[in-house]
Amino acid sequence: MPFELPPLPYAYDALVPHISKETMEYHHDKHHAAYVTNLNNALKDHPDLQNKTIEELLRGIKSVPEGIRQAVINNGGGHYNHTLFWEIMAPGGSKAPTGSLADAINGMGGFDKLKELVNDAGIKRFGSGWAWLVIDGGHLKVISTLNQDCPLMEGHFPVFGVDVWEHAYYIDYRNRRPDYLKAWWNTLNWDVIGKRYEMGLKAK
Ligand code: MN3
Repeated sequence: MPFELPPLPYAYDALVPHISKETMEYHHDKHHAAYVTNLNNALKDHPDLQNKTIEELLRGIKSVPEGIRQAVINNGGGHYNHTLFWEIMAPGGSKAPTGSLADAINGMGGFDKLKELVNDAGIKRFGSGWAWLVIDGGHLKVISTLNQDCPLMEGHFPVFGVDVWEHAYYIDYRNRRPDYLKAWWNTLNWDVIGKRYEMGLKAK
């Protein structure tokens, strides 16, 4: 099995009261696990692709054979997106952007403006998908993607993202996606996000 489900990097109840233990258990152990299983199934007759990293697979999505491309988009994207999601929501760390990331966010109108743009992108995403802060050509930009489409496929580096599929919030917030988004900001670890930003600037 080339790809494996990474363990949740903290306790399932670590994000309470913003995200419940039950949501984390279902989201990580069922949803994320299914993306990994289905990605491995899609790649089972493609040993050349099994040796690639998940980033290489998604950045090079156009060279993945057409017969399995959509399965790799859905499940490879699902695997990468969720791995990133667990990482950026870690307990502890700074509660607001710091350093060069803070400067870049100030350049787009400040932290409150960023929240407004991300919340708006998440609320307006019809159906299932994600809202993201990405690096596009060295600059920060807020975008949203459909289903498990990953910004790496478009050559963008995802600094952080928020899952707005119903499975991410329905147990805790029912249909109130805006309430989930508002609470979700409390879970972010800006030390981790700041490091991702530095990495993304170098990754071009
Ligand atoms: Mn999800």
